[in-house]
Amino acid sequence: MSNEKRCAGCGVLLQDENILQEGYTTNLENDLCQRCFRMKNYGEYQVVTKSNEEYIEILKSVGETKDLVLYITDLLNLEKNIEEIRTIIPNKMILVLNKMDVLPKSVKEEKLKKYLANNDVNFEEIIVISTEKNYNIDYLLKRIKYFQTSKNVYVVGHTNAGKSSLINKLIKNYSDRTQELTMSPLPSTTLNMVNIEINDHLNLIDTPGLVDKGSILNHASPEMVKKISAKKEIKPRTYQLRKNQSIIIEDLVRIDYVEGEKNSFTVFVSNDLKVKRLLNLFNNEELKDKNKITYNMKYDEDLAISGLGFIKIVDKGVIDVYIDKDVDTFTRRSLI
Ligand SMILES: Nc1nc2c(ncn2[C@@H]2O[C@H](COP(=O)(O)OP(=O)(O)OP(=O)(O)O)[C@@H](O)[C@H]2O)c(=O)[nH]1
Ligand SMILES: [Mg+2]
Repeated sequence: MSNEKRCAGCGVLLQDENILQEGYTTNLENDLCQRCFRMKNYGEYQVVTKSNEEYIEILKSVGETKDLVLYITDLLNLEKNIEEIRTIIPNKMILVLNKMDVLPKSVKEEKLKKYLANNDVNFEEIIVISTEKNYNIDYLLKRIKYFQTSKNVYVVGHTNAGKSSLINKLIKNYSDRTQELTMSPLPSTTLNMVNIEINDHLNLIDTPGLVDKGSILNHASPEMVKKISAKKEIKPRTYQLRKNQSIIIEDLVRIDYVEGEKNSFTVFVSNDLKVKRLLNLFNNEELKDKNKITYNMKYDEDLAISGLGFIKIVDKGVIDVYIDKDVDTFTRRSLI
């Protein structure tokens, strides 16, 4: 049977014909597709891979409106190019830095805002929030009201940034709705636009996230993805390394310190991940079959690993990074 009804959790078109295709439900009377139903009720995750081309078409259609856009990003996984979104969406935009709760409490909000304000990107405002801890959500709503150009406000960003979680928080705080969006630690949870009317003056539109092909989340097992997703305040792990010592994070990445003076490496990744130091890298071949990338670190830079987190390295030096060839890494001015 063909129909126009969409899943209330992820926006996919519902169908009752093919269990192997997305949008399947046993009964078109249901509000959720089977995938969302299982994620919500049993925490059973099912990975969907969609092409970014489809998502970009959806985002382009947002760019054709004059509506306010919230660009959500995960503080632990800031994109290399925050301004890239501007090429698709020229709208009035608020940059929302989510997941403040995972950064150590000592990190100051002002410093983060200033760090991002340095990029020459045009945001109406930069707002730091934690959806999880309900931090600054009232303030965000106030600013949405101030900047909105119509009833519609779009929520966009990369996959896993917390777009659906934020909308659910706004539903919980400010509306009587009971139906919530589907959230999960896996990429590509939301599959199409979903309209959520918060009140007579505000309609939030959830969108599927852009997929970072280079995110480690796309190349790790579902169990590992759960470990990688930081749920609590990160306890930074600092190691003083001399030349020819290394750091290994689970079986995911190895960082050899190959040239430089005694140096300080601070690892900002989920507390659930094991990190170890090798005192002599020549004694251990672990992970050396992975792809090697060499970086010449300058003073006070981070090595960012897409989807995983970052490593702050205080002094200049040369590092060899061994990691899956499909995972993106880059260096940047130190965030913290
Ligand atoms: N620690 C922490 N985790 C968060 C926060 N907001 C969201 N998350 C987690 O981030 C993961 C992704 O959340 P979603 O809301 O599904 O992200 P999304 O941006 O809608 O993702 P897609 O639909 O795939 O584009 C989930 O595991 C959430 O629990 C936050 O403020 N703090
Ligand atoms: Mg979502």
